[in-house]
Amino acid sequence: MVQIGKKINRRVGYVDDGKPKPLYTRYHRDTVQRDLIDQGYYVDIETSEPVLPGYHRTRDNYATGELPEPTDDIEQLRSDLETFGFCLVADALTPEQLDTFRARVDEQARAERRLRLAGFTSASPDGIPTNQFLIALANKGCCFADAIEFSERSVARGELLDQLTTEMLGRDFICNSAAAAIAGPNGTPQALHCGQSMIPKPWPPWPYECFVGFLLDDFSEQNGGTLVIPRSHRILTECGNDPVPPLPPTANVTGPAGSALIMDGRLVHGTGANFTDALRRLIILTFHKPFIRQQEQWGLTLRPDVYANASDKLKARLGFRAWHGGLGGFEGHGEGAVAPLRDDWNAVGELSDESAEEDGAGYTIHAARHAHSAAEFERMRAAGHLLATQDDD
Ligand SMILES: O=C(O)CCC(=O)C(=O)O
Repeated sequence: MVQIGKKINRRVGYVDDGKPKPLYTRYHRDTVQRDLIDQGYYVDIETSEPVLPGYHRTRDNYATGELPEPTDDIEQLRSDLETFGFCLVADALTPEQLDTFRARVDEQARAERRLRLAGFTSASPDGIPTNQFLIALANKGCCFADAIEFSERSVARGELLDQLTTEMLGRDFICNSAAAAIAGPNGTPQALHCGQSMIPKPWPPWPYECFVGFLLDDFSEQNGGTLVIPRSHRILTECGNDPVPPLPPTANVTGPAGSALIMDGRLVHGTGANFTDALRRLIILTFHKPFIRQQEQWGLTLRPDVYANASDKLKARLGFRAWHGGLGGFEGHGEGAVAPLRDDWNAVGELSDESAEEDGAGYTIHAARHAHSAAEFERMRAAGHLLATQDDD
């Protein structure tokens, strides 16, 4: 998950006082994110329109067969990643595994809405959120924890995904975040970004980050299949310290439910606009090299029951195992040591339709976030957005 904006004016995924002020430039002036904003890959706060007109409308931008299609041929997958910056792994999930992920995402999302713990993003032109984001999925069902370690218990093509991610990032990569992005009808596109946008320019000719997503619905141009700019990973590297040049046209990732989408951390991408009347669901796992700070501080937010049941591989992948030179160590513990869990943070865990109302109050969630979630949910419900109304019956 990438948060382009800070203060949330829900009309956009991008903020401040109406002027382009991407979060990352607070830390580094010379970022590709700055250049993407300058090129207009975000939605205007006043008009709710993409500043670069039509960056979310991709019809006829590419010919049929021109872009990667789902395959299980590892040579083709490697070549797609190299050439286009993304690839699609066919049948990464069996139909049963797909059903498990769908059911878990739906139930968790429903309970987070009901208990006012949900996070919402994007917006319809009237400024009301349309999309829901589930975060810290390692805590929210063993299928997600399995997916993070690419266990074939939950991900049929786990070994293949592990292989490709290792080829991209090297051994010992760690999990940056685990989320689900549910795009509802009538939303605006996300501001386009790269997984490794926080890395200042110039970028070396290899990625620091890797995105592995699981399509829980058929992805199309109509329902907000992830927007990508094919080949942008190379262009962003090749521009070195110079501004990012004008980029090729966008495309929506298209493919059947159960496919896995792998993206090079340098690829420009974002959630598409969903023009249908059904939800579009995606599980997003991001991984990066082991010396980069993680978006989710698993050492704090992993739930004790998940830690207690975690395999060594999962603990290492979540960043509990100290790496070379003592990175990620604790009180001087060096390479190979596995950190204990801080268990004084009660993170949101697996919720169900039976979870009691009072559970919502017991989490160490920021009170402001709780209040914000409740207020946004009421606005969505009043406006009749699908995510808010489907629970009413
Ligand atoms: O929802 C999607 O298709 C992609 C989401 C994404 O890139 C993000 O949240 O960082």
